[in-house]
Amino acid sequence: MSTTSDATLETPILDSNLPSLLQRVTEEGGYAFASIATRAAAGDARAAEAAKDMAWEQLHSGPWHSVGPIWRDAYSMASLHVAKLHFSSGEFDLALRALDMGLIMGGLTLRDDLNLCIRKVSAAARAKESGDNCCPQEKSEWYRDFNLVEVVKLLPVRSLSCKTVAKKCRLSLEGFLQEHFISGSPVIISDSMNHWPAIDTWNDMNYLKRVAGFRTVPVEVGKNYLSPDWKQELITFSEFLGRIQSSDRSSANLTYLAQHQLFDQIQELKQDIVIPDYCFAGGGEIRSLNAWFGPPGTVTPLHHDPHHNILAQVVGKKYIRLYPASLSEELYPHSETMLCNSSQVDLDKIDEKEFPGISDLDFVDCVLEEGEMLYIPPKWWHYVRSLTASFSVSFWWSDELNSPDS
Ligand SMILES: O=C(O)CCC(=O)C(=O)O
Repeated sequence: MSTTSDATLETPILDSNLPSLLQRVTEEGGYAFASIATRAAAGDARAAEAAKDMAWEQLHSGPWHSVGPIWRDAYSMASLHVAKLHFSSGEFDLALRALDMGLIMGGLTLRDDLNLCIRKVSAAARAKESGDNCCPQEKSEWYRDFNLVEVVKLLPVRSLSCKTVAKKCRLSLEGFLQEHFISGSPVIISDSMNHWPAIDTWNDMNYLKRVAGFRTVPVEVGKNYLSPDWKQELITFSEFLGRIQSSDRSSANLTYLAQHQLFDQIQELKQDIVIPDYCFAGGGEIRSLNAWFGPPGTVTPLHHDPHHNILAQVVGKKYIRLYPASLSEELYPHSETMLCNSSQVDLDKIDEKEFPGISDLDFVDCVLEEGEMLYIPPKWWHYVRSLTASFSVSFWWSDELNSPDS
């Protein structure tokens, strides 16, 4: 027996909170939104799209931190309405896009509804796809293309010629605390993530496509976030996987899913990773889990972050260079506030005249291999280049001294 719930998306939180959410939007001056969202809730497709556009405009009306939280909830609400209507017309890809946009841009109140709907639409999309039988087997060695001699030529000068980062196998928590966390010294920890499901699954394009192919993700396109041609795009994960496997390696088209909280967005991928025990050192709290997924040749320019960081390498290899925080003044930080944690120096093309002395500074570096984690202490400068297609996860956490809102 088929029930109406097969053809509709359930949104229990929205249903019970709709009047109060609309009341709050009205109090914030969103009378027109409230009236149009009421029509959207009654099934008017045009009104649903218009409400989404209205909330979008509010989200972009000023700096992100000045946007009232109710407008983020309003955006999620409108995304749910749009998704419901697409779902009932069998347009699963459009429904998922609206739901992902709700997760990426929207507020917290309706997150559980968004995730509930995503589960249902994804299942329907997968069932449709397997019916269409349109998922050909993918080349399985996409992340193994690697020629050390060729790759070393692409690295910044003096790479791998000085001191390399210490490597320790299955380092105990005690050892980590005593020898690295307290003194603030980087270390590579090997053999500590063999039990992650991701180690066996993320190198399989078919798996990635199956669990996340229809989802919309934000990506960065261009040489890196400091270059003028750099831009951000929203594309489906399937399209992104296609770009990773593409033979176009021009820097203008380099596509990097970088510093995105992918695991808050795609629950299935979160189940594939395990927060390392090391991240509980210092009695602080986890600040963010980010995905860094891209083709060979992505570069994250020299910068530092305020938190402790474990960068876990799940697929492929990365070159990483680290300078201690004590060298900050000599690393020519940008003067603008937004970029003051990034260096003006392009390590791939050092201009010694403009930045004298930079080539003489001491650093430690390494090639981070699959299954290894690198501990980067707070404020240590790091430059990262992927040597193959690569998928890493960073775990940032604060300690008691810089927790919770530093
Ligand atoms: O992997 C990368 O490209 C950059 C990683 C990074 O900067 C970080 O984890 O803070």
